[in-house]
Amino acid sequence: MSSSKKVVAVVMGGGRGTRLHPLTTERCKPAVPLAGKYRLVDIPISNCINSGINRIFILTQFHTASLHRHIQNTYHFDPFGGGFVDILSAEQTEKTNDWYQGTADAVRRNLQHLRNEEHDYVLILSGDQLYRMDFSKIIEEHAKTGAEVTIAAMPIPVSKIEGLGLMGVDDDLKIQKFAEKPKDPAVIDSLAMGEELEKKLGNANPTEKRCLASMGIYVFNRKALDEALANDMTDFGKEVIPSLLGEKQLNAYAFEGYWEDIGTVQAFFETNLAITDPLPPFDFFDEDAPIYTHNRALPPSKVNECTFHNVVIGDGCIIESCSIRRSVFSPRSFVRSGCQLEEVVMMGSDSYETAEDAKRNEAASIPHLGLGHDCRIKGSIIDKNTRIGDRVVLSPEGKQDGVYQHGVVIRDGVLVVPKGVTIPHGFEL
Ligand code: ADQ
Ligand code: ADP
Repeated sequence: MSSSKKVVAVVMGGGRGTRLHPLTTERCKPAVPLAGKYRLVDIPISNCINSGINRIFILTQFHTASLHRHIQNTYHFDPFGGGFVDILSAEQTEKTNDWYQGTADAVRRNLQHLRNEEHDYVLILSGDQLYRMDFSKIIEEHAKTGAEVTIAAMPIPVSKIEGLGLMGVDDDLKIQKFAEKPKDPAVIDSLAMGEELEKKLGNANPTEKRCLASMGIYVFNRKALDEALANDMTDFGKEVIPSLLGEKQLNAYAFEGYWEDIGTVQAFFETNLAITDPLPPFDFFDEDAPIYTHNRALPPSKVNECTFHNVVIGDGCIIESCSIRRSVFSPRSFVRSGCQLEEVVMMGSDSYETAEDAKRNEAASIPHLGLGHDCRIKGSIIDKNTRIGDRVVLSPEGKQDGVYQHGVVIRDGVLVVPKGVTIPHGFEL
């Protein structure tokens, strides 16, 4: 059996997505635009394709038109290889119509789709992480060690382990202990890596204690997954993995490289801005393992009389006489003259306005799609299809998290103008 026949991948496309609200209020998490061109779901799918895995299920809560269109327009496999990317949404399951209760519940409810596919291993992936990983290596290691479950793990300094599952392993990387997002310092301390393990993982002189953290990436033997889900546990990290300790052979697969969980507004914002750095931690320019996405038939971006410092611009943007620092623009972003922008992630629009639309906007005093003239914006995410008037000033500085006028939200210290919102001329926040 070829390696691609052995593996089916399941991408956890998101629960309620509340940590990314308001970006996920109207769309499912996999469809959230990323890095000026992509959507979140492109990362795990591209990693699969680059690893020779072409049968991929995306589990999501609702089946938005945009996700469907994106997948349909992007991922075409040759008819002889049997590859597919299928979206399985909670609202479409036949037996129940409530939401998936958690990651394990989502997989359990779709086991019948997996069973229809020939496979030995199921690779379970998170849908909100930025990383590049050759999955063939973890699968190989999984087969070699004879583990029934293998969990990808990163050594992470104790000061940065908040919100992660931690594991304690023996010298052969067999998992002996697992604690999901522990807070108790004594528990964390008991899971810190010892000198031997640090050395084994190539770190002779650790400056800070580190723990092996779960990346939320699991390889299950087919039978082990069936057995692990033959109950009513809802979550992998909270319940299923701890319940398997001592029952099944669980191994860690150590990964060292860039890996970022981008499931919160702050992490999402900072990760987007980081790609504007001269040498960003994640390389979208890597030709050996490209990140795939929908190729739109858009014109090249047009820029006139601007000062740019570390700016990433997607296709079909128009940017006029502006000064911009450390910002990212997705397709069809329109920025009018006189704007000063710093640390802005702008998600663009689904369409352009015609000259008639513009006349109608002016007659009704409605701002045009995109940014108006002379705006000053800092520390903000401007979601799609928004209309920001002339002379609008936006910044989260000195303000509390919360909901402000015109639907503007400040979350994790980042200002977000939600999708489709109109901000009138002259508004200042
Ligand atoms: P979290 O990411 O906090 O921790 P979880 O909320 O279970 O765990 O989410 C895992 C992935 O599944 C995310 O991509 C999420 O969007 C998605 N997801 C969540 N609920 C879902 C649902 N009902 N239906 C579909 N998809 C859903 C996990 C592990 C930790 C580990 C971190 C690493 O539990 O042990 O350290 O991942 O990020
Ligand atoms: P998002 O989830 O990003 O907020 P949408 O659900 O509005 O966005 O879908 C946006 C994507 O679908 C874009 O790529 C856009 O070009 C495309 N799109 C929007 N409307 C249509 C349409 N009527 N026909 C074809 N493609 C469309």
